[in-house]
Amino acid sequence: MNEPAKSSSGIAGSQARRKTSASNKGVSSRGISSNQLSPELLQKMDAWWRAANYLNIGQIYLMANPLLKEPLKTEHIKPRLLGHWGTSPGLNLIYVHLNRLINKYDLDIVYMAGPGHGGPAIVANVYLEGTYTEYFPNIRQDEQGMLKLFRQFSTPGGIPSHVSSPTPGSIHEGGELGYVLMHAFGAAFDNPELIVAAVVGDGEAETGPLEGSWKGVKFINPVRDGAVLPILHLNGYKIAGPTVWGRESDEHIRDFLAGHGYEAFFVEGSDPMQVHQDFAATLEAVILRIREIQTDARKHGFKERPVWPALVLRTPKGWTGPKVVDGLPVEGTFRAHQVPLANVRDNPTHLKLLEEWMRTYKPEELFDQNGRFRAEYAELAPKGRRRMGDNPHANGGLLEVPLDLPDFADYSLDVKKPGTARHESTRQLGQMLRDIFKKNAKSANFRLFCPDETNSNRLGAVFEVTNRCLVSKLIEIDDHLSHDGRVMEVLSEHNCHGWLEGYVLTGRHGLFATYEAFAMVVDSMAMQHAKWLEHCLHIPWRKPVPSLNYLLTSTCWRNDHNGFSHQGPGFIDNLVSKLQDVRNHLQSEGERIRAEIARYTALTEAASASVKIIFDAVRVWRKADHSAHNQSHASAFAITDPVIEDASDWGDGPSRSFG
Ligand SMILES: Cc1ncc(C[n+]2csc(CCOP(=O)(O)OP(=O)(O)O)c2C)c(N)n1
Ligand SMILES: [Mg+2]
Repeated sequence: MNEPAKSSSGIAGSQARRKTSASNKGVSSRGISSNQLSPELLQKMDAWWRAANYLNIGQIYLMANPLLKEPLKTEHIKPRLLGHWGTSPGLNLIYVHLNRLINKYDLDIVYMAGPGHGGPAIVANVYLEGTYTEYFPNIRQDEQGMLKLFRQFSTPGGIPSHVSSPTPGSIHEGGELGYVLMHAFGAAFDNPELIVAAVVGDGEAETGPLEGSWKGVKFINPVRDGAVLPILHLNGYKIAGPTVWGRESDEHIRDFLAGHGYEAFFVEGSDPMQVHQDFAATLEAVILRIREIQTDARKHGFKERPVWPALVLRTPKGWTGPKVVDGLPVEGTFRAHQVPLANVRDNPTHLKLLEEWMRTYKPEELFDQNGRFRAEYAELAPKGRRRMGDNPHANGGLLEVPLDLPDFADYSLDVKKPGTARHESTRQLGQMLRDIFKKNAKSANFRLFCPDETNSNRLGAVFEVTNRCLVSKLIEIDDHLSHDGRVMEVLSEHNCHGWLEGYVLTGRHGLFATYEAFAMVVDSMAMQHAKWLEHCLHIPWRKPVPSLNYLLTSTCWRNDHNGFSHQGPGFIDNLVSKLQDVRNHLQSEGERIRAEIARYTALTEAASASVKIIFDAVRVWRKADHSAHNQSHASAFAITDPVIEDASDWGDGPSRSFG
């Protein structure tokens, strides 16, 4: 039974303030404890959680007997056991508790699982809420459907082990750890009603990119943007050992988060019923706090950067799993990370332990004889598009408003004779970007992402119409800085790239401008994004999303000001070797630029013309074959041939004078 719906606009802040003040003062470092859930609701939410955990384990282990209607036998077990159990109970807990509040306050929430290796957890929940079957009708809500759900997991021709593009409701894969907060902030920009619940693994929190991404909150404007709710999933362990945060006190974690602009709320425990109660109360308090911050800023105008809430959830890794296997502790340790009982097919004791473990969830109570999730539990799911598996922001092409682009030819320069005029191509581009900002101001769906180089890249014309964004104190000497600027300058290529990924995956548009050498900092992110897009091509319900655009400046061959230290053409090398689309694009771009040069004989810096690479969601990722590679490689560099005749008089162009 759901609780009665409440309007999110009318949430009173007093309750949240009263409750959170306890945690503010450190009175209760364990956060808010209460009996928030009625016994009936508690029992139902726990049933959902048990069902999700059960389906998780089924995906890892079973290829027959999905409801355990008969005793478990070797032939029911998959020949190769793959998957990650350890993170899953926590991910499942968070999912069902978010569902409760979506229903109660009609919230628009996207769920991002930083530990994307918990793919089966998200799949399980999306299946329980009914979305999975709508997207994949052969995975029915019955015994056969459940079996297919189990068999397809991590199986050739099936679905990947991680959260992936076939997972409804996802735009964050989490295979390469570290990017969840960046993607979450990117999704939240210009999406005022959206809350992104971003689960951060405590191992993931050790990565450079994740550690460097808490600062995203300093770019969130509560008037125009949505909110990111970080949930640090402190299960204490990574693959093979403890996490750094796992061995730190609440106080240190609280201080760390406070330094980044968050107020930490802690929930800790291993007794499921108590954790349900505590988590329900605390999650509700933080959601109310978010709404309170937003309502206040939208009603009374922006005053100062709010202190946003962040949740810290300390529960055992592999919670509710086998406690001891072969004499070694498993639940609550790193041994629970993947497959806690690894030799089930060969070892009768393991088989027995698996059966006992699976039966602790009481599948017969959760699913009817036909394998359908019982209606009294299924009704906990939000309705329609409010289901996190069906949130349109996570299929951003559905929401895309096309960018209104001016004609690029309007920005060309009239040069009568080759080699007689000196211009900077990116200065022209800056004017075009300025006009893109103007033309799309109403849609508020375009941003420029740049690691502190908008001016040095000669794109400064954009500051005629917008500013750099920083949601902090502003002082008089600031240059084009405001709380609502659309130029996202953060000296972190990772954040720029990750924010833009989140932004385009939710259907908006942007450009990432960076020196070529430092684009390599995000080589791997570019690859991950490209793979995601490629996979989407095979999923009919995934709508194409806007391209992720790069402007590479200060290119290797023209980098005499900064010299050797700034020379690193590897980014293009990396993309060209893998993406047919990039090869095609560079080739045609090369041809186009050559044609332009012939026509206008103007772009004296055509070279550095800043190679613009477009990943388009509807293109194909292919492994490079060598001849194509070499050919496109040549064309990539062909466009950097200087066209100026007298190089001795080169000016202070964009490729020459970066700070
Ligand atoms: C960048 C990166 N490095 C290494 C890995 C390999 N890896 C996969 S899971 C994992 C441990 C993650 O631990 P944590 O974030 O705490 O997740 P959880 O405990 O919830 O499973 C590691 C190191 C990875 N996926 N990505
Ligand atoms: Mg962990």
